[in-house]
Amino acid sequence: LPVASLGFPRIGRHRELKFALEGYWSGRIAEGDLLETAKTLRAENWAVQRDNGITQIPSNDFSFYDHVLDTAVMVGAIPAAYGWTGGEVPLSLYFAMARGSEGDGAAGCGHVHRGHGVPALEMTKWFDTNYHYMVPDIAEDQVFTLTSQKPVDHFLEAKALGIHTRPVVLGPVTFLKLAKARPATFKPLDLLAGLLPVYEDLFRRLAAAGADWVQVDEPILALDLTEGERHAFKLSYDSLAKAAPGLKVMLTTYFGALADNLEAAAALPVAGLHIDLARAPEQLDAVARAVRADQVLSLGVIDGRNIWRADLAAILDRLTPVVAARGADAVAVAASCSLLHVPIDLELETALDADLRTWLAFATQKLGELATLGRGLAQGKDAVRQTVNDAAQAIAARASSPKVTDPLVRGRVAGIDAGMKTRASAFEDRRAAQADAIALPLFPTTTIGSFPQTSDVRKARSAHAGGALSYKDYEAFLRRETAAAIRWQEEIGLDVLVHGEFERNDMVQYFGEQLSGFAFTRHAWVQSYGSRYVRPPIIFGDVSRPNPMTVRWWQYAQSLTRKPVKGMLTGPVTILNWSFVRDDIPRSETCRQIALAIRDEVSDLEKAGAKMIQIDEAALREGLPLRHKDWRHYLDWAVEAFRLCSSGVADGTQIHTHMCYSEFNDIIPAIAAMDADVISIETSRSKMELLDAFRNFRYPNEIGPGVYDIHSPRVPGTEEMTGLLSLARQRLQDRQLWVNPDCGLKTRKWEEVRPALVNMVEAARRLRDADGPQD
Ligand code: THG
Ligand code: ZN
Repeated sequence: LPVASLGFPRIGRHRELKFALEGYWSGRIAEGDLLETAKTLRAENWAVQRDNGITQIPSNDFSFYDHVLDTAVMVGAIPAAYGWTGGEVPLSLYFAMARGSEGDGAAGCGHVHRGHGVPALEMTKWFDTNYHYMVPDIAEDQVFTLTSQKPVDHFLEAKALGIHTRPVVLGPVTFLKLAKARPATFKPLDLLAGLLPVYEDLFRRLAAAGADWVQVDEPILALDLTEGERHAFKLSYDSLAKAAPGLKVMLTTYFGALADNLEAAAALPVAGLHIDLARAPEQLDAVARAVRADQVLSLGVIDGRNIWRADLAAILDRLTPVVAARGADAVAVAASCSLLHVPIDLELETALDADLRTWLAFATQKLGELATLGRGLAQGKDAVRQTVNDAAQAIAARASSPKVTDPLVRGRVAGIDAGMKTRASAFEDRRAAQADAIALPLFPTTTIGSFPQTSDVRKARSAHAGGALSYKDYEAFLRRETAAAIRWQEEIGLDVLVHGEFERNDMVQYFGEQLSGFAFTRHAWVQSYGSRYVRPPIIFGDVSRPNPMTVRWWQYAQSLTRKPVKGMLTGPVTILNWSFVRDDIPRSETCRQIALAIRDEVSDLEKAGAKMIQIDEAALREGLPLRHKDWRHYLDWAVEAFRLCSSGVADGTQIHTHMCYSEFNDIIPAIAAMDADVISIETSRSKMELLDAFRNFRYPNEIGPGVYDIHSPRVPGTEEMTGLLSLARQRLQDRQLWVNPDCGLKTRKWEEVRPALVNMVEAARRLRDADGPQD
């Protein structure tokens, strides 16, 4: 019975790929060294999968930066601006598409900086994961050609090591669906006929090299598709089947149910169909009925998106009848999706709580689970009894552990009532109370929260973490930084100040480390984009807040000034969406628990005297489900969580929120339902166009449309910002408008931030002086 992983993390157990890439980019290591590191990583990945019992070992799942970018380069979808004139694509060009031809940088919300040369391709989230891919840029007159044989090369590389692999290729329909047409006057999928010959060529070469199977990933089959898009699958797979009849295609879907795309998928001339049974277990029976007897049904039962140990006994019980009905030749067991999304090896986490450790499985452990399932299904449960029992025991221990369930938290959640989710008064009344509490000019100026995390700040933090800098000295350092930031904000005349967040590492980690129910790892890195990785917290138990988390730093900052200092918090939805979540209670339930913890913090900040409290929901939109029909439910509980954490305050306390994106049209009623007194959003790059959504909706509360694009090192001038503000004033009333950058400033340098904010304050002043209120 075939056993498949669908893909293994590329980054290396000790982040070898990151260090090799960054060494190469900075000129510290040669191209040959980078290539050598990559080759070693591939060999290690193949070996660990073989040694753990995977039979369908993937190749071409490796990528220097991103597999969508690899595909774009492979088919010659290289925008003219990069100056490619044909032939083999050099690594320098590949990285120019990934990072721009000058410099790279990380912004809090995951955008690539734009340098002065040719900008990088855009980047966006890979479906509903926290992985980001480079968006292929397709011209109307795009000619597709096979520029690289990477899938063939890697197949042969493994073959030379004695390992027969199943190459992974991003499918043509998904590739085009994820691409962006430039200009936007056509759809990339219109160019399918031009792309297919390239895939046909590739498939023939794979077959000639000795591949018998190819895994073709078409995750868009889990999305809402049009008839035209479904038809594109038929065109594609008919032509591929004809081009390379000997090469068997495992059509691979994941991240959701096939649902209304099942009929179209099952009718394709492919040798196998993979489905995600972690995300959509309910689809098994329908799919099993729909696939032909001669097709291999690949059952994605081990969750590739989460880190919990699997209930092997339950899975065996579920799959045994399927194997009995179809025969062992027509069934495979697999991870639900590529293991790219989970950390590599639990063995490295020697400092993790001993109980928690027994409840977890990272990529390497998941390989073992897959092999056990394969053996259990082929030879019967008895053959794997010990392993299955061990898993059952761990799962039972987890379910009954007092570390997981906190009756106090359960009681509080059960006691949530409508009153807790609604501010005492309507916005108009709160507005009056807030105007009494805080005197602000028209067009008040502020920032989003963080100031530059300079190398001094990072050095001090790591010196403190490593024991080289005492707690006392670290605190003193942070106080000096905070005090300097407050002094400077007063000097340049900002109206609402922030403390700068020098004490914080990451906007989720900082809170998670102070909340019960969260665990943090040392080595459990997951690729976010390119060479940038995250270590998502693991939420394993009921969440509560034993002690105030931010009050002390807020108090210190406020003690230094008479201007209002905002309290700064990360919202419950963002904390949830950037963590590994529990699989034993619904996400909405965990979100509610986090919301109660943040509500306590809001209340303590208010008691300490904070008049303004900002609760960032950077990732609220990111969490939208893949299928439109599921949006409503998600938005309902996400908005409810925000209201729950923010509604416990008096009318005079002003609640702010911040969102790191620019698409609001489709969720504006939900944004309005959050009922934040002030929302700051990203608008500078869209020239305020997205404010149309707020205007058309008659959004009643206050808005700070970003006038300074912090994703670029460029310092905007005063004129530019007054220009943007004039555009904003055409769409909103003056009394609604705040003046602020469009995101936090932690990834910028002080040399950029200082003049930009001076100009921003000046822009607000000019507006006030010139014409005063217009309504
Ligand atoms: N925090 C958390 N998750 C996130 C983001 C975040 N997910 C989405 C988005 N932001 C991803 N963006 C980034 C931006 C920068 C980096 C990673 C993801 C990054 N990582 C460092 C690296 O790889 O060198 C490591 C950072 C660390 O030491 O923790 O630069 O803001 N939770
Ligand atoms: Zn932001």
